[in-house]
Order: sequence, then C-alpha cells, then structure tokens
Amino acid sequence: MSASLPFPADFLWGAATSAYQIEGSPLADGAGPSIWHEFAHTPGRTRDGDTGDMACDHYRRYRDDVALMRELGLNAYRFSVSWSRLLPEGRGCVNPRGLGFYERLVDALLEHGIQPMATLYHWDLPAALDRLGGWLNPDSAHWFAEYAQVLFRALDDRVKLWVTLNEPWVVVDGGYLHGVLAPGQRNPFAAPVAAHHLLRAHATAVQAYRAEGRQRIGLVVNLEPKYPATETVADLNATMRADAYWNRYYLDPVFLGGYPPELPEIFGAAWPTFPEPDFELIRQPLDFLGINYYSRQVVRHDVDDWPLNAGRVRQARQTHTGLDWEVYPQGLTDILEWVASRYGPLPLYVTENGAAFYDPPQADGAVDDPLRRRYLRDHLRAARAALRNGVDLRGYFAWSLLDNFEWAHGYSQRFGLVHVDYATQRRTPKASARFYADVIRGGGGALDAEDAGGDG
Ligand code: IFM
Repeated sequence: MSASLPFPADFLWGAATSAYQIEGSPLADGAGPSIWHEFAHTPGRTRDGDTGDMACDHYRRYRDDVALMRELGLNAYRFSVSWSRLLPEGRGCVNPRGLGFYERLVDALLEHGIQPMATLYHWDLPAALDRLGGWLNPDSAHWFAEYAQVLFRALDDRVKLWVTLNEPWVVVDGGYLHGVLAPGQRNPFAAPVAAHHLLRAHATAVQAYRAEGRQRIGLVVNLEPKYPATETVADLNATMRADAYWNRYYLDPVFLGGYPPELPEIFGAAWPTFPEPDFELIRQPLDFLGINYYSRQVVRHDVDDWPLNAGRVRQARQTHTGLDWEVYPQGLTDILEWVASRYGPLPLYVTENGAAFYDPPQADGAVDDPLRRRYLRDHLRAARAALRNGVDLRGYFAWSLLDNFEWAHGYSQRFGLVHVDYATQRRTPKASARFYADVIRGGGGALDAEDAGGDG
C-alpha cells in the first residue's frame, strides 16, 4: 500500500464518548446512583467540585447529537451504557426507562447509517454494588454478566460491536491504587484483587455472549509504549517493569493465559496467589481488541522510588497537551504493531485517541483548534502506517465527539471535536471536526493534502 492509498472502504470512522462524561441527568427516570455520581458529589474529589449532573445534557439531546455525527460524516459511534440506569441496584429489577434510552439512541444511530459500538463498563459501577465491595467482591463477575445479558438480549439485533470493559488499568490504578478516581481507594493490596475480578467479569460476560450473542465482542485497553531513556541495564529493566504494569497486565492473561512475571516483583507483598482455573476462564477468545492511545512514556530508573513508580516519566519536553501528555504519533504505529506481533493477528480498532487543548470560541463563534487538528492528522497517518505494515486495523474513534466531563479534572480539559458551551449547551464543531469530516469524505485522502492539519 503506498503512502497515499486510502483506508479500506469498510473502515469505521468514528468518535467516542462515555455515559457519565456526557449524559447528564444521572438519576433521571428511576436510575440509581453510580460510584462516579457519589465521588463527584464528595467535596474535594473533582476540580472545582464539578459533577456529571448536567455534563453535555446528551440524555435529553441525543437526537441532535446523532444528527451532528451524521453531519460530520461519521459512520460509527462508540458510547457506553450506564449500568445503574438499567439496573438501579446493580442487579435484580431492570428499569425499562433506562433501557429505553439506549434503545432509542441505537435506533437513531442506525437511522442515520451510524454503526454503534457499545461499551458495557466505562467506570460507573452502581453505587449499590460498591457498598457490597464493588470489584473487590468475587461475585462481581456474575453481577456484570447478568447486567451484560440484559443488554445482549435487548440490543444484539442492532449492535454489532460490543465492548466489555473500557481501560481496566485505569479503573484499578486510579480507583483502587491511587484513589484519584472513583471509588477513591488507595490500597496496594486491593489493586491486584480488583484487577483480577475485572478480568473475570470480562470473561464471564464474553461467555454469556457466546451463549446467545450473534455479533462481535471485545475488550478495550489503554496502552502507552515505553521507551528507555538510555541503554543502561537499570533503565532497560525499569522500562520492562513499566511495560508489564501498563501494557501487559491485562493483555497477557486474556491472550496468553497468565500475568507478566514482573508483577509479583512490582507489587511485592501485596501480590496475591490467584486460583489456577481463573486463568482458563479469563482466556476467552475475542473477536477484536480496542486500543486507546494518547501518549508514550520515556522511562528512567529512579532508585528512590517505590517500584510502581520506578521509571517515572522523563519526557523530552517537546509538544504536550493541556494535560501535559507528550504528543508522540509514532507511538501509535509502534503500539499497534506490538499488539499484532505479541498477541497474534486479530482485528484491532483505535477506540480512543485525542488531545485536550483549550481553544475558546472566536468573536464570530467559530472555534479554531490547530493543535488538535494536527494531532488528529498525525495520529491518523500513524494509524495508516500500521495498516500499511500489515496490522488488521478496522476503525478509528476520535476521543471525543464532544467536550465533556474529564473525571477528576472536571470540565477544565476539553477533548472534543465539537465545542460545548456548558452554560447554553450550544454545540460548535471545531476546525478539527471539519478536518475530520474532510478526511472521512475522501477515505483518508485529505491526510495528504498540502495544508492538512493546519501546520501554519
Ligand atoms: O476521558 C477519558 C476517557 O474516559 C477514557 N480514556 C481517556 C480519556 C481522556 O483522559
């Protein structure tokens, strides 16, 4: 394939969001609270006390948002389902009004020729289940499969791509180890247990899907390639540890049947022994893998650091996003190729990729975001390079369709292709959205145009 050849004709050009980050109305129509509702309402947990109470008001404006997707030419949309809208107590009685919202959303997408990719868990565990121990409770796998079954039965005739979990690494690292995300625990002994139960939950839902689902199901992980700062043995070892913790922790058990050997060393006394049969369960064959890619890490051994942080970031300070994440498109090519070679040829999707930059509306209301536009261009080129090198890449989902609630950062970080004025809920496609629409219309050809990406 030459540099200028377009993407495959059936390539999915999408954008992604998640329930708590955009929907608003978290308790509407009989929904139960999620851990994120409770966390955001706890003083001091999010920037400026921001919550998802209103967010992008997507729960009430979803039809307009779907029309906007159509206007931009998207042929796919990745969203997540709020577990506690469907099952207010996390299990037991189904709330038909909660389910009805997702049925109407999926129908609206299909009416507009947009393929839905539905994620079952994007961090918003029902608070009722957290009170029973949440992901630390071994029963969580069964709670999750029961919830998944409700969705499979209702929507498998219309949803062709299902995702069990979004970024289990973040759920555990932020929610159970460092306490910066819901449910806010800081406990190295809890973290590996939560991780293991998430993997069991993923696998149990896949098993349930195989029993009655007819389409395709996969997992989404966040990956960040690790590069040693120097070739010294200490830096190389630190890089291996960082890679095990970030990139192999969830994929090795799913595809290879066991945890990376570095993990017991990293967790020390906090690393438990897991029942052997669990590994057979966890290794369920998947139809695809979704990769969320944002940045890379350059690793240097740091002797004073606790092992989990050994090899903390020493970035070459070039371009960075609003969250201080280095912009490094080559890392996307590298990670896609690494996954394909380590875990075998399987269909891949870039299920999230994007950048937080703040670009306020101009006097005429337009929003110009040259850095995001360039980020998008360069990462799409990087994805295409992986395709050209033989990676079975089936689609790309920009994060995010809309500016939204960026978890503990509240509304201070804007990742959207579309600007949201939170006071009026007015949506304004940014220049990056228009650029993406051009790219989609031309099957990728616009990536090679002279002025692609707004360098100037
Ligand atoms: O906003 C998040 C999303 O919920 C999960 N992946 C990373 C995004 C940017 O931080």
